[in-house]
This record gives sequence, structure tokens and C-alpha cells, in this order.
Amino acid sequence: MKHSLNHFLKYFLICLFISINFHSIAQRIKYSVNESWKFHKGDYQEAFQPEINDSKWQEVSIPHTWNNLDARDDEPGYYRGTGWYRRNIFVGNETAGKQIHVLFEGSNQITELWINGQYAGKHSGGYTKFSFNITPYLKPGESNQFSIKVDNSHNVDVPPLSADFTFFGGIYRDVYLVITDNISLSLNDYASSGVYITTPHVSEQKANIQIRTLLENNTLKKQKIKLTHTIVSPEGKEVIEEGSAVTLKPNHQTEHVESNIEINNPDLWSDITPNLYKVYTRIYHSKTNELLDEVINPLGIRWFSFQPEDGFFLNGRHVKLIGTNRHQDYDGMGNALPDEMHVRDVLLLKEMGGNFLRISHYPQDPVILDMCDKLGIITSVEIPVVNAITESNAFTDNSLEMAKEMIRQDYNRPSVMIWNYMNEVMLRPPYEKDTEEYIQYCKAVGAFGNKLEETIRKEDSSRYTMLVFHGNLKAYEDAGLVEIPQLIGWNLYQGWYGGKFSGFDAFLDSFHEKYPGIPIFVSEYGADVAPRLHSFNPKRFDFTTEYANLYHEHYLKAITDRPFVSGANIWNLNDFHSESRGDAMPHINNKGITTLSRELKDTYHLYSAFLKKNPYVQIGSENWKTRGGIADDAGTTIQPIKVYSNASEVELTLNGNFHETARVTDNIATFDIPFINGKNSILATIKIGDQKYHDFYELEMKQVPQILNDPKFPFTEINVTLGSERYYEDKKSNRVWIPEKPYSSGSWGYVGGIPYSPKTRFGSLPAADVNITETEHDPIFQTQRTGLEQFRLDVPQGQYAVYLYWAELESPVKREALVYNLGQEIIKDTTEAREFNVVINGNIFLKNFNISDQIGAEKAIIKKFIVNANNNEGLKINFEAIKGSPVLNAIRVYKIY
Ligand code: GCB
Ligand code: CA
Repeated sequence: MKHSLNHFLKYFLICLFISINFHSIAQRIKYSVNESWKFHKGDYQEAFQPEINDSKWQEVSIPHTWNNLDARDDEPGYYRGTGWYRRNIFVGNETAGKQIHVLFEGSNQITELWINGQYAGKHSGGYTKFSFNITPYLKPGESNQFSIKVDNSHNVDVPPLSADFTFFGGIYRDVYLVITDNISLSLNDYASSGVYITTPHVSEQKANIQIRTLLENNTLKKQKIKLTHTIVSPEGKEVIEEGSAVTLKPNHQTEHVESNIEINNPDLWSDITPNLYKVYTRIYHSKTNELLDEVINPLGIRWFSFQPEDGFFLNGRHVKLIGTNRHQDYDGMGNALPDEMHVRDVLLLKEMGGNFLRISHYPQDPVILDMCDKLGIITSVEIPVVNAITESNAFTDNSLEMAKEMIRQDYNRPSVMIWNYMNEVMLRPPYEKDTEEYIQYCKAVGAFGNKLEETIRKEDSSRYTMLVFHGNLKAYEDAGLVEIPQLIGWNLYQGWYGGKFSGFDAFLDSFHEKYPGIPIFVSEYGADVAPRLHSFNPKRFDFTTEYANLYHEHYLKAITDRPFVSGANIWNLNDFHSESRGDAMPHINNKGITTLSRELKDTYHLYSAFLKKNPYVQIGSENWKTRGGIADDAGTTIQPIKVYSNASEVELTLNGNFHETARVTDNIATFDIPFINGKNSILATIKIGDQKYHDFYELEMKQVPQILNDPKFPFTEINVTLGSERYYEDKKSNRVWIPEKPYSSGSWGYVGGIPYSPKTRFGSLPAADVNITETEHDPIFQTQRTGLEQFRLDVPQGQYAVYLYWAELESPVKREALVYNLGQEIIKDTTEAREFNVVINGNIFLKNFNISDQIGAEKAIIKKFIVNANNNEGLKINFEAIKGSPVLNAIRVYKIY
């Protein structure tokens, strides 16, 4: 009963909807069919048959991915296979005699469609739009059964083969039905609009606009129509209309018409004046004058160039391009985001003052470019050829198809100025250097590059082509790629994956000297920040906010100091999923200047202060709400704070009393703040003219005493990470972890041992770079002290809970080199058999403790010991070696009574 009522309602609404739209004007009908799909994860051979029973399947709506959770769990890998989507879609009788298409904005990565049991189409590739003409399979006036099979298995013929991001499977962008007349603008040219607009000659006085229109006639008769292009100015005024009479051959889907239009004194499109014209393309029946179809395209009138010495020019004006890259995923949602979340990301970039977006490493949701067109953000778009190619015709063909899709779909976007077709393709050559196979592979890569370059230039000669390389010039010279594209983007990480910050400057200078004729920009640079980690002695690969701050401060200056660097894209706008990573936040690449849920990091503030024209003042590390530290003799804990600003000085007050003013250098003022125990509030103020601007930061400082038996400062608890200089904030329990220190009388600390520091080809790391299973607090377990003899605390008498935290970091299993890894492989990875006793105040609590044997490696262990500290002996936790060196990763001591 309920069902049929629903059905009736649906029918009624659809009829209403259709009658409104079909009778008044013959506009094409486009609406999403995202809701009420049945989903089955796994293969199901018969699922294309209408009659199978899917009532037990999960109900989902699109955008949908099946990997939003398993991309984050402790199991290595994530589901890569088949998933099925099914539902019935009713189409009214009104659609009889019309053309109906289904349009996918993106589905990863092979998609096949059946309608009423009949095969209706297949598409390869996970990041471009595609559409199928489904008219022959649909029954108007009935419910039609749609079955869609999606497969995100590894496929050697479909890029990307490997990459530092998670290949979430599913129909993760909108799906629409599009209903048109039998005579229409083309819907069959790579899901483009069928209208291609270029502006070959533009000046401030005049713009010459060329429009190529593709038309379809799906009737069996010759048809006479009128085609018009109406250009509407940014203010909404009709500027010009051009019309032509066209005769379409019967059943002909590829009729081309060229039109030429001139506009005087055009309003130019730029980063500061994103003036958007609209082009209405319409077709009318010649006899009846009935409107048959209409599409609207954006038109931005601008000219631009990249100069090898002087950088980028837009409408004759020099513009330094500064912005970010972007991945399309979010915390807990994978890549299945609604439009408004994509929109938000572009707004974040704009709000920071950025004018440049590298849409990496694949075309993204159409709303991204809509926003860039509207906001004046210059973009590059790329196909997902990353790390390597397959030497097969099928791989080449798929890549060429993707390039055509990308170009035709976004051909009219004024924001797009660059087409890129490979990212670091020589990062993972499948063969050893200098072997016969390697030489052959290099040739294949070169030939592949030439083919793509040729195709892209033929498709669109009005924009620049680009290739993006990692910092190994030789490899790209080997493959003959350096002189193929018009632009080179460099992905440079000196001072992160290895080397020093200054290596960045040196690299740019030496490339420019060797190839002075090639315009370049820095297509990627960045350092990971796990938002819960801080350090006042930051080090490469410690994942702290403070290290990445230093990195970006250096890079930003080096970029702005070099006119031959056209611009730069920070890697990355947002943290993103990369399943195989084992960093401080496993499965996540933390190089975002915002987090996975788009909280702003300090680096975001640094760029805001540098780029924004409006008065700007922002206290750094504002998300660090609970700090830890040791109380000094004055009862304070002094810690530095950075304030980001574009004023010349910043005034700061702490808790309404402490007052200080500091000069701003390179957009930063630094203060040493004497925090007190408990709540602290900081006010930063700048003055511009006689106007004042403020920023406010409230936090809690949890001090631990230096002397533990001090009645003025009773001991309650202490949390210390061993072998570490990092502060870790556990926001869930509002606990702070502070770095270790050596024991001194009356105080607390370790005795003996050294910090664990795994060696890599480029030096050693301050922490293990592996996923620790069975915990979400990986950083507590990723550092350790090796060979320590004792941890001692001179606490007052009482009962204590002593928690010892361990993870065996020396896995006996040799890990495979991770695909993203730019030289970071841990070399020494052998297990030292390790066995020790834990003795607390003379009692053996653990005997012959062997972590690997008893628990396993890379797994979190927390052991809680209840200990009575009597006779002023405090707590003496001894680690007695039996085999190898004892270890401890962290310790928490909590006073019970
Ligand atoms: C790169 C890659 C990008 C990675 C990044 C990193 O060079 O192009 O996909 O995510 O480095 O963080 O290592
Ligand atoms: Ca969308």
C-alpha cells in the first residue's frame, strides 16, 4: 500500500515536473538520479538481470564510495574490485521521441551500464565525465531497471598505475539524466557541451571570438534549423547575437558549424577582475521557430603567456602565481563529496589570497572549475598518468582518450591555462637503471610523451602544455621529455625527503642555467604536519607544525626572490588519503595546509599574511588548545609563539598583563610567552592607520613540576614520550604528552639509552615511519628510547598507576618500498632479538618480556602497573636487559592516592 502510494506520488511529481518544462520552452531537461540506489560490494555475475532480488542490498545514495572506511583501518590495502549499483528509474511518456542520455560526472574506474537487462555502455577511467545515449534501451512511461557495475581493481592499461593517493572506488560524483529533442547540440563528443569557444585575437580594444558548434540530427529527415550564439556581458546585457541557417543531413550526429564574432572594448577576465561573459547557444526549427535546444558556456576574454626569464603575464600584466594543489577527499568520506564541499575548498584557496590551482592529479568535479572561472583562479588540469606508464597500446590509447575528454569537457573555461599529462613519470621505472629494458622503457616514455603532446596541441593550441617532474633531472633527460612540453613543473622536496632547504634554491638555479629557454614553475613543494604534533626543536620528518613552518618560510622566499619562477603550487591545499603511508597519521598524507577536515594550519596563515591585501593578524598554532610543559622557578613555562601579519609590528598581551611589541619580518612576529598553569589568553593587535585589528587565542597550559615532591605544586600526572622532542596533544582525553628529559635529583626522567632513529639513504629519521596497529595515537608509539636502564620519578608517597607504552619498531618483515617514497626507504630493518625484565621499586613486574614474540611488531601495547611508592623512594622503573637492548616508547604516571 505504502509502496504504491509512493509510486503514484513519484509519478505525479515527475509528470508535473515534465509538463512544466516541456511545454513552456523546449529547454533540455537535466536532473540528477543520485538517490535510492541498491549497492552490493563484490562481484555478482547476474546482477545485470532486471529480475534478481536486490532487496537485501545496502541502500546508498551517490556520491558514494566503498572505501571511505577501509582506506583508514589497520588492515593493509583497501578493497579494489567490483561493486554493483541497481535501481529503477521511471521516465514519463513525454520522453517518447526524445533523446535520453545518462551522464556520469565521475566513477572510479571502469563503469558498465545495463538497462532493462541490455548492455548500454562502458567507460574506462575514474576522473572524467562520460555519457551514454540510452534512448534505445528505455521504455517511456515505465520504470526502467538500471544496473551499473563499477570496478576499481588495478588495471595495467588504465592510468594511474600507482600514486601517493587512495583510488577510492564507486560512483563518487553526480549522475544525471539528460533529455533533449531529436535535433540538438551534440551530446556525443566526449561529454562536452558540443560548443567550443576560442579567442584567438584579444586586445583591450577588441576580441575576436571563434565558436565551433557540433550538432546532432537523430531524425530520419533532413532538418533546417537556425543556430544562434548570444553573448551576454558580465553585467547581464546582451552584447551581440550571431545567427546562421544550417541544414542537417538525416540521422547525422557530427555536423560542425564555425562562427566568428567580434566584441569591442571587452571586459577582460583576470585574477583580480574575473569578468565572465556567457555564451547562449540555441537552435531553432527554421519553419516553426520552435526552440529545440540551448546550452550556456562561460567566456572569459584574456590573453596570457609564460616567459622563461620573467614569469607569467596575464593581459600584459605580470602576475606571480601562488596557490596550491588539491585532492578531492575528506575525513571519513573518501572522495564521495557533495558539490558544496568542493566549492568550499576553492573558497579556502581564494580566501587565503591564492590565485593559482593545480588540479592534481586528475580532473575533478565540474564545480571546481566553475568556481575558478568565477573567482579568477588560474588553473592547470591534468590526466592521471603518475609514476610510470605501461608499454602497451591500450595504456596509450586510454591516456589519449582521457586527454581528449579533459580538453573537450573544459575547453571553454577561462581559468584553465595549462594542460598537463604526466606527473613524475620517471619516479618508478619498472626496470633497473642502465639495463636494456630501462633504455627501452625510456624510449617508450618519450614516444608516449610525444604522442600526447601532439594530440593535446592539436585539440587545443590556445593553452600551454606542461609536464611535471620530480627532482631527478637526469631521469627525464634519459626519457627525452625535457624539451617536449611548453612548460615544466618541478615537484621539489629538498629539506623534507632529504637534503637541506637550500638545495631547493640550488636546484632551481641550476636547471634555469642549463635550460634558460624553458619557462618553469614549482608545481609541488611541501612538508607533512600531523596536527597533533609540536616541537621547539623541529627536525626533518618529525611531522610537527614547527618544522613545516620553517620549510615553507624558506621556500616562499626562494620562490618570490626568483623572477624566472612563474609561480608555485603548495603541496597540498588539504591533507588527503594515501593508504600505504605509515606516517604520524597513518594512511594520510599530511602535507596539506589544511587538515582532512579543513582546519587551517599555520602554513595557511603564513600564505594569507603574505598574499592578502586586507589587514591581517593571526596567532599561530591556534588549534593547539592544550599545551604541556615544565614549570620553571617563576612558575611559568616559556614557549615561543608566531604571529602572522601583513602589518609592520604586532602588539601582544597575555592574560591582560604581560605586554610586548615585536617587529614583523617576512610576515612573522615571534614572541616568547611566559604561560601560566591553567587557562591563558593571548591577544594580538595590529594597527593600520588608526584602525586596530585583533586576533585572540585561548588555551590551557598543563604544567608538570620540575621537582616532584613540592607541596606548592602537588603531583597529579605526567605523560612523557621517549626518544622524542615532540609534544603530542590527545584531544579526545585532553591529555598532553611532553618530550623526555634525563633524570636529575628530585625530578623525573630517563637514565641511559639513546633515541631510536631509523637510518635511510638520506640520513636518519627522528621517528619510525610505520603504521602502529591497534591505536589511533601512533605518534606516542613511533618514537622510543633504546637501551635505557631506568625511568625514575621522585614522587611523594602514595599509590600510582604507571602505564608503560611499547611498540616494537624493528619489524622482522622487510617492508616493500612505498610507491610515493622519494628516497625515504629505511635501510636497516632487521630485528634485534629483545628480551628484558621490568622491575619497579625492586619488584619484578614483567619477566623475560619479549615484545615481538609475545605481542608482535608495530603493534601498540599499554601495560598498566599499580605501584605503591613508600618510604620516599619514589618510583624507580628498571629495565633489565636479558637479550638485546630494552626499549620504552612512552610513559604515563598518574597518582591514585
Ligand atoms: C610528489 C607527488 C605527490 C605526492 C607528493 C608527496 O611528488 O607528485 O603525488 O603526494 O610528492 O607528498 O610525496
Ligand atoms: Ca558534482
